[in-house]
Amino acid sequence: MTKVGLFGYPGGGKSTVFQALTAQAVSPQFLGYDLKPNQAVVKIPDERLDFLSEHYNTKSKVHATLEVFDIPGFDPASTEKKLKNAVLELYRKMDTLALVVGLFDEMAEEAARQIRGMVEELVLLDYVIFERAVTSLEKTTRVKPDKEMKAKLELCQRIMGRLEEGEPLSRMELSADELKSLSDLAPMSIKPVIAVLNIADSDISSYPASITGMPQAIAACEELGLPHVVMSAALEAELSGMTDEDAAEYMSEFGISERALPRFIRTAYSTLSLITFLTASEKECRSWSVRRGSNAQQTAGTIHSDLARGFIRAETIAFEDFKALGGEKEAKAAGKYRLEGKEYVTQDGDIMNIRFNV
Ligand SMILES: Nc1nc2c(ncn2[C@@H]2O[C@H](COP(=O)(O)OP(=O)(O)OP(=O)(O)O)[C@@H](O)[C@H]2O)c(=O)[nH]1
Ligand SMILES: [Mg+2]
Repeated sequence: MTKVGLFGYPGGGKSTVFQALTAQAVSPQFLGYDLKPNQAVVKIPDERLDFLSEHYNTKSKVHATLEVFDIPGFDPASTEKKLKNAVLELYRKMDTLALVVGLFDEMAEEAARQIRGMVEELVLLDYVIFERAVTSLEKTTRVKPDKEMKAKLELCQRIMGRLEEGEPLSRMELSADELKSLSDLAPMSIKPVIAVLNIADSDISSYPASITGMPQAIAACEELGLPHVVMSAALEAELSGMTDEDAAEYMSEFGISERALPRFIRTAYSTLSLITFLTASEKECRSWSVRRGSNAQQTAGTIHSDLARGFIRAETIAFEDFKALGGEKEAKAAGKYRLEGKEYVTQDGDIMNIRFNV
């Protein structure tokens, strides 16, 4: 399952965001070397799935999910080395990182510096990894000249130069082959990072009016190419513990029309290049995640490997057609029902039924 790690300097609001995402009480995190992050599976909200479930009056409704980790905070400049390494080991396991930055108190002045500081830290870690790789590749290629090894050495040297300038790997536009050849190095700055700008609930109705530190924080995100989501984690956490009715009333008191949490999840999702396809019947309606660019056979494989192995055709209707026309039968009559072969590139919102034979 795709892993999203909440990370950042101490006290930015990671555990509060986690609580908001999971409506789950958060256990205290002891600052020891045996770090156990809070961990939960979060459903990805999807109005299309809601629509299909109602349409089919389905028995079972299953959401695509992400796994969220609340990682203890650390300050690259002051945290003790052993603890820092333990935290970084947790970062390494994540598919994407959400940098939670507090703008709700005097820390706000530090927000931009923290955003730059964390990205620099990831780049620095990679610099050390690539420096080591270059040294060892130089040795091997000297002993035994090998074309592939030499190409990798050149690539690593090139990357090292750019890391030295503070550029994360995620911005280097490496080819798929290059990325593959680097996978054994498990670089850190290749992971997509999203910034969560955590503001006071008292500022939420006035946003985007001036909030201390906010323009600088946004400028830092833009400069580094980080997508950002503004939210009040404390407010979101309160809302997540309420019934829909109470939440709606509370939101109107604060003058907000939309919760930030779905926006955060959607941002994480698209940053990871994930798209959603759906399966739908009276028995079960379900949303699934698949990497953008996957073909129909790979898509079938996310449901079950048998479906990929015995793939025949993907019966496909775009959700928008299904909704506009009013159902499967109607979509068929209008010529919007397609039989796609295995090379078809799955689109976000495709409703699919895989024909297979094993
Ligand atoms: N006013 C306000 N306070 C917040 C908000 N989010 C977090 N806090 C407070 O800030 C403090 C730290 O929040 P946490 O969520 O524990 O921060 P953290 O990032 O998990 O902290 P560490 O795990 O120690 O790094 C708590 O006292 C929270 O109540 C917010 O949106 N508004
Ligand atoms: Mg915490």
